[in-house]
Amino acid sequence: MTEKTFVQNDAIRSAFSAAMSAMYRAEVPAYGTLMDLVAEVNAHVLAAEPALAERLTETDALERISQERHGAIRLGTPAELSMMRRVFAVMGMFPVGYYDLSTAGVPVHSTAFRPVGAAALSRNPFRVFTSLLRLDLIDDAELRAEAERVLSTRAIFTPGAVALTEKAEAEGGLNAEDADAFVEAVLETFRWHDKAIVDAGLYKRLHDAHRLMADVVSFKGPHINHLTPRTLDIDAVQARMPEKGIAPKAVIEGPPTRACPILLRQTSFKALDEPVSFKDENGNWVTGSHTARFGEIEQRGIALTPKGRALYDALLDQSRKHVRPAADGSNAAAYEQALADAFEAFPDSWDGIRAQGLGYFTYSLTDAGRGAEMSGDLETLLRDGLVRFDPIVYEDFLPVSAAGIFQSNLGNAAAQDFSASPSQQQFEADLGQAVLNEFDHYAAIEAASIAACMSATSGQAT
Ligand code: OOG
Ligand code: NI
Repeated sequence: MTEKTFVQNDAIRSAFSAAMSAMYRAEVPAYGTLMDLVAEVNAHVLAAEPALAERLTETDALERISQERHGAIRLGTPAELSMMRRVFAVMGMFPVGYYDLSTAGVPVHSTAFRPVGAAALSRNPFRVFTSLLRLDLIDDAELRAEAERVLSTRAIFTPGAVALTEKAEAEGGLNAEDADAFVEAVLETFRWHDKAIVDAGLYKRLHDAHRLMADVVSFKGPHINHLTPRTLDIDAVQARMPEKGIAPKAVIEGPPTRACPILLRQTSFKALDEPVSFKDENGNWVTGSHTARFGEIEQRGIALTPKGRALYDALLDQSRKHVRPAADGSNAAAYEQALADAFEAFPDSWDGIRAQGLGYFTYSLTDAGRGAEMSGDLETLLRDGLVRFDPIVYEDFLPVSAAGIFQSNLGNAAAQDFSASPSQQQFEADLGQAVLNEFDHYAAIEAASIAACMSATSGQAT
C-alpha cells in the first residue's frame, strides 16, 4: 500500500506554517518583536492563572500556544484563486465562509482556507484569509484593462509547486521527500518581491484608484501580508506594543472584553513603509516605497448561532453609530466605552448564552454520566450533572473586523464607497468549488455531540 508512505496533510500544513513564520520573521523584523511580546504576555497570563494553564494543557498543546493561527494573501485572478485552492487542499485546508468586503470600501471578496474538524484543527490550526481582487468594482475601464493585462503575464506558482500539487491529486498524497519539496516550492508564492512588475507611473495610477489594487497588481506574487499568533490577553498586547516600539492600530476589532469571550477579537501593528523599486522609462531601477505588510494578533471565543450573530452585528452597529473609531486613535477610549455599553445586552455567562440560543456548544458525558444508567432529555441530563456543555471556538472571520484590519493597513483614506455587491456565486465559480457554510458546520458539530450523549440513554439503540 503506497498510502502508508504519504505524509499526513496536517503535517504538511504544520511544516508550511513553520516555514512561513520563519520567512516572515526574517523579512519583517517588527513581526518578530510582536511574536516575542505575545509569548511574554501569554507566559504571564498562564503563570497568573494556573487553572487556565491546566485547561489549555488538556485541550491545546501549551508549547504551541503562541504560534501563528492565520495569515492573509490577496490574489489577482480567478485562475490564481482556483490553483491556490488546489495547493491548500494538499495541506488539508478547505474554503470556509464567504466575506464580501465591498460594503466596507475594499474591492475584494474572500474566503478562509482552513482545516475542518476538531482533530485537524488541534494538530495545526493554521489558516489563510484569501482575497480576490474585484476589478469589476473599479470604474476606470482603461486602468482595469491594464491591470488585467499585467496580471495575465505573471505566474505566481513555481512549476515545481504545480507539478507536486498535480502529483498529490493524482496519487492521493505526497511522500516525505515530495512533501518537503512541496513546502519549499509553495513558500515561493508567498515571498516578498521588492522589484515591481509595473513602472512607477502605472503603480501610481493603480495606487490612486485603490491602494489595494497597487498591492495586488504591481508585484510578482501575492506576498503574505500578515501573520497572526494567538494571544491569551489581547488588551495587554495592544497596550504594550508602543513600549516595544511598534505602533498598534487605533482600536481592537470585534466584541469588547468579556468574561465569556465571543467570536473573534483582533488587532495589528500598522503596516510598514518598505523600499521597492520600479523600472523607469529608460529601463533603470528607481527606488520608491510600498506599504502592505504588518503583524496581527487574535483572541477567539465562542461561535455564535445566526441568532447570536444577528445580535452581535446589531450591537456592533449600535455602538458605531454612537462613536466611529477614528483612525488616529483619538477617540479610542470613547469607542471602547460605547462598545462595552452596547454589549450589556449580550448575556455574559455560558448558561445565559446557551439559554437564549446565541452560541454553539459541544455536549459530553461527565464522569458521573459515564457510570450511570441515563434516561431523560438533554436538559434533564444537564440538570442531573450527567452531561456537560462547553463552548465551540469560532474558527472563522468577521467581515467588519476584516475591513478594519484592511483599512488600517492600507492607509486610512483608502475606504471608498462601493455599493454592496456580494457575489458569492461568482466567487465560487472562480474558486472552482462551493465554500463551506460556517454556521452549518458548527451546527453539525453541536448536533453530533448531542446525538452521542443521547445514544447513551436507555431507550436508545446503542
Ligand atoms: C486581510 C484582512 C483580513 C483578518 O484577520 O480579518 C484578515 C488582508 O489584509 O488581506 O486577515
Ligand atoms: Ni488577519
